[in-house]
Amino acid sequence: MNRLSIANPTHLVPALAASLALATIAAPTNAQTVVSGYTTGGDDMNGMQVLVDFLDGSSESAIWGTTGYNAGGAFGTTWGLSLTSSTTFGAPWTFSATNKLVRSLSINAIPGNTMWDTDWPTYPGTPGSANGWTFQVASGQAPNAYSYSVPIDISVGDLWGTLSMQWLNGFTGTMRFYGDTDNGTASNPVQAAKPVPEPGTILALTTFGALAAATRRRRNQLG
Ligand SMILES: [Ca+2]
Ligand SMILES: [Ca+2]
Repeated sequence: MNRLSIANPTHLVPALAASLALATIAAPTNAQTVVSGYTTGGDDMNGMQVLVDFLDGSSESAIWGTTGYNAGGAFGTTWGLSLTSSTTFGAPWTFSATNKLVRSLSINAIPGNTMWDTDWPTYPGTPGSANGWTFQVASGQAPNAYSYSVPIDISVGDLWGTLSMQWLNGFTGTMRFYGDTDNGTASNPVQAAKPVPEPGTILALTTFGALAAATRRRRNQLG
């Protein structure tokens, strides 16, 4: 043992700093989504939030639940969304509406520990997600537009939380469409990517920094 280092406590400072740096590096990071499997069936998505907006300005939401073997759905007063299959890859979803014209359908998969997996140029896109299938109408009145939003934390670009579609003049009847989904695990469920600071915030901080520098320059000139 080096008696000098004990007698002189300043020798301990570098060691303390080193251990603090190590603690910072070793601190646990926030858990991320872990893909549990890519064969997500109709009964593997309980909890998804399905929102329908109508042309008359009203809206109604429902929660996806299991309805049978490999089957699930979400059902409102005048509409229903369902799927019966052991996998969403290549099996059509069915959306039906009567009486009230639907303006938009939005499916937030995250509360169901589920995520949308879209086409990606190279297999598999995000590791563990296998192939994706971007929204594609199989039959019925196609929406005027569709969009994916809310990127998943581990996504390389293929995984999304929400799929939405819009009909400018309203929708009734039955539409079937394709769209692949995958699941997270129980211990590492699906979560959205952390929000990044908005450009306005960055701009404000930059402006503040520039003002502070200008003030310092003025003071230096005065001094
Ligand atoms: Ca997939
Ligand atoms: Ca994929």
